[in-house]
Amino acid sequence: MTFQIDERLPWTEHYVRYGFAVVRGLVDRGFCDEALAEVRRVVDDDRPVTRWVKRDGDGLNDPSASPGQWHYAFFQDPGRTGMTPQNPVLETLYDQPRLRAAIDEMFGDARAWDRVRNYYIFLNPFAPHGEAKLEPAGHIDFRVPTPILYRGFTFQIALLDTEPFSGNTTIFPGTHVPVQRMLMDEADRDLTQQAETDVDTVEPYEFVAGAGDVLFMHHLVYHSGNVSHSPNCRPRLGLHAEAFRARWLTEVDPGDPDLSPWQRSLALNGPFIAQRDEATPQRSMRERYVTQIEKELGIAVEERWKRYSDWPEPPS
Ligand SMILES: O=C(O)CCC(=O)C(=O)O
Repeated sequence: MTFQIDERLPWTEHYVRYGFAVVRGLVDRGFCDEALAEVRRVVDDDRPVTRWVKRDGDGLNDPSASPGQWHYAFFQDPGRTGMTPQNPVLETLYDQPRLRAAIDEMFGDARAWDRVRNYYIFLNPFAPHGEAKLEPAGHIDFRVPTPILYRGFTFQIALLDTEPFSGNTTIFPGTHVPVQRMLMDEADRDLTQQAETDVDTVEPYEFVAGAGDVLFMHHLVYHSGNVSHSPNCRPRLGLHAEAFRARWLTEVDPGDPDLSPWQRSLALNGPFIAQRDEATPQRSMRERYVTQIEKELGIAVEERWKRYSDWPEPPS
């Protein structure tokens, strides 16, 4: 049994309570078709998608694989593969009107989003020797120190219809609440792997998608990737993207009647004021990365990629 979405809840309320939400058909299929054609060009493979395979031994983002499994961030790959840091077709994901409205609704303010368009191609093609099963536990994408309040959320736009066991992302619903509570009690605890914590494993939710469906994810909800081995060999192909605020959140009070859904999802463990600067350690990782890229590639990385929710004014 996998977790079923509570359809009675508005999507933002579902996000608050369970640390994720799915909005069906939020992005037009026209965009998905265009983006699929662009992904085909980028991965250089125009076979029917059900003939795409991940061979044994293919690594993640392995240039010799065809097309192989991808988790490519456009920010992290400036120039390395001959691509520009932004892809002019794929980055229009951020111009999809209902998606933009959803970002603003989540932040409760049309000026909150920092306008930085970072996204990843998430391609998970059929693995012939894989097994049709879901991972029993998840992870979060942080080690120590894990941000307790943070600066935004991620979302995944499905570009293809998938089926169960297509290698879909799974979410462990509601785990964002005990994870945040444990961090409030012990800020330096490493909660990266769910299996190593006292957060009970709950039934996972598998994001079996139609093209244009969008999955919104809390930064503290346990989640997992899965092997792609579905009955009709349908791959998972999505754009996994970030929506970050121009400013880091430093305190939250559930008694405040004006909290946005995103803030409410961070207020379920009561009022909290960050005792230390949560942004700086994360920001310095970004700075080190940018410096390394600039040195290695002899290029100047654009100013906006050096910003880390520290914009003097929200960008327009
Ligand atoms: O669905 C996937 O391929 C991986 C998802 C994941 O683990 C992540 O985004 O960190």
